[in-house]
Amino acid sequence: PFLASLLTHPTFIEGNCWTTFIDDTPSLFDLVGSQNRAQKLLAYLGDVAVNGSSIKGQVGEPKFKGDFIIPTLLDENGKKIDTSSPCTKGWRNILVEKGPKGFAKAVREYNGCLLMDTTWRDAHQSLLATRVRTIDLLNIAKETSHALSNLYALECWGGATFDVAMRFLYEDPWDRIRKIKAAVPNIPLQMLLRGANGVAYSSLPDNAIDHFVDQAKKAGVDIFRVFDALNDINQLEVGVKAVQKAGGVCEGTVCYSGDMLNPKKKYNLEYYLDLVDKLVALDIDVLGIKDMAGVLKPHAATLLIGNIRKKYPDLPIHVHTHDSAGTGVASMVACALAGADAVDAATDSLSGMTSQPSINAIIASLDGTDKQTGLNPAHVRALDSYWAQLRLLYSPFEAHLTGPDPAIYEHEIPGGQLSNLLFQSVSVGLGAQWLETKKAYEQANAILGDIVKVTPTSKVVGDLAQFMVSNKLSPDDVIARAGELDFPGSVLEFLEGLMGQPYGGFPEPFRTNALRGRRKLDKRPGLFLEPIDFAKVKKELARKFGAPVTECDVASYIMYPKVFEDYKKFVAKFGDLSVLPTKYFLSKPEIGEEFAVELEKGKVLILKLLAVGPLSENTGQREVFYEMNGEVRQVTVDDKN
Ligand code: 3PY
Ligand code: ZN
Repeated sequence: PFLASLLTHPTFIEGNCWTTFIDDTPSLFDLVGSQNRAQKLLAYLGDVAVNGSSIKGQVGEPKFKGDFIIPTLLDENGKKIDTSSPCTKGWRNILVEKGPKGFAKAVREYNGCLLMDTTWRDAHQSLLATRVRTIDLLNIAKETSHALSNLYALECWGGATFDVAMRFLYEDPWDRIRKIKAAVPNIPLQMLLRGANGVAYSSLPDNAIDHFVDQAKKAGVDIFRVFDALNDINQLEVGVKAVQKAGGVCEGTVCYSGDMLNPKKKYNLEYYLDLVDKLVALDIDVLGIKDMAGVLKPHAATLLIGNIRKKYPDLPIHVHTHDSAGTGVASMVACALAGADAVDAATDSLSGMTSQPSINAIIASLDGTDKQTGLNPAHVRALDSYWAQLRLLYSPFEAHLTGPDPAIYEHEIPGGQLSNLLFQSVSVGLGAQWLETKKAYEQANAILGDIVKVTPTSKVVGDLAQFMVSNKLSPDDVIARAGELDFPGSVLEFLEGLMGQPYGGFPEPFRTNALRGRRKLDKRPGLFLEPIDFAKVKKELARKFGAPVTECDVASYIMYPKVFEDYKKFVAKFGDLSVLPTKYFLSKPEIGEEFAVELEKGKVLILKLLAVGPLSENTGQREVFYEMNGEVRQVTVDDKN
């Protein structure tokens, strides 16, 4: 079939068959692919029917059993809006027309306070272990494009979604952003970039960051929120420059830590204003304030934003928070009133606690002020009826937080990490020690010098905290025995300087004792890393996985070599499962239940589970029988139970 595809391809017939033609024309593989895809899909479905889902972190079955009800949007005359195509107008149209600087100026001149919806990235990263799949985003994409056409941006990529897509969902993150862009072309798409770490956990060579950002821009990212986990300006600069080279909107970001209102704390107003000066000197388009733990109290928000606004009247300010302390709405309203141009919110059903504050609560709280969001609350509420169903579909990944965390101002654990740590603590039997883990986190932070905590430095503090709890070590023990303890790898990497330089320096003599002769970098790590040879990586991937290898594959591999390899192996075995509805990705259907899978546009499989056969004592296997488009198909599955 491959040869037939090649021989009938118009380019081949015309004789324009240059040497890279086969590599550059993946459609040649379609025919071969589609014959295998149905069989591979059956292999996955058979495995789930026998062994249950093996998706990491899944506890139990989805609570949502039915089919999604997609909301209807009504116009001002009560007439149904046709959402079959995306909406034609939004802030992205302004961006395309005016470029990053013109966009920033228009945002600054907007009469109100815009919102960014984080539902598609941070909200599910912070509540549902980042497990929301592309298919469930696309199900509501066109309605979103209409209902939220006045959004500043839709945050939908980067942060943990990049590796989780490959690692746990067996999806290509690049495919996700491309499909979102096609379905929501009118709203700017925003990603979270961890500065010189890209979307990884430690620094990469500078040319890897440039290459990654360039691919991200081409695939559909419009706005890049660039932060560094230590607010190290030299690390930030790598990401900022990469975005500027790629032509994206650069949101240079300050991570907010501690409590500016408390004079005894390390990070005060002067510290933040100084960092803003440094970011402005890098010619950022928008200033981001990232309150990853939700510790920016309303009055501190007024002071911080008010002071930045006074100093930089023309600089657009965009604020991010988490609702872990329960003050999210109040803080975002304070920011808006103090002069922020955009603040973050999540759909109501995925808001609150470790996520962003509720979008409807913010809209309502700004009602009657001169900081209107320009969104229609009825449309926002209609969209939320979809997310309410989705939350139940992803119930197996709930962290089961019970409410705002009153200790947040002490431990300062970022939102995404708080739910993750609770989930992990429970699964390794530390549930009862949860309070102890949070206390240890606070102590670990003090041992490490009261650092800014966000990926990857939050992982360092979390790893040290868990190390202390499981080895029953007090802070005094850790400091006194630093020279002999076998610290987690992330702690040593941080102390070596592989995540940049912390404000105020490393804690001594703890650093020297813990490192025991390992290197100590005093400049940004990228300066010591060999540039990537992309052609070599491409060749290596082609040898391992066959052609075609795309630039995006190369970028994925550079970020996460092992995760990418495992993902490719999984796809070779089970095919691209991103098309499989989540209900069947996570659990087996009832016997006789019929469902459809659209392998690609126009190629639909109608499937029905007929029977799961008895266990063969000889082989340890079972036969699973499915009906596929009217024909009975059988698949043999190892029974792992
Ligand atoms: C990430 O880096 O993934 C974050 O969400 C940081 O807040
Ligand atoms: Zn966040």
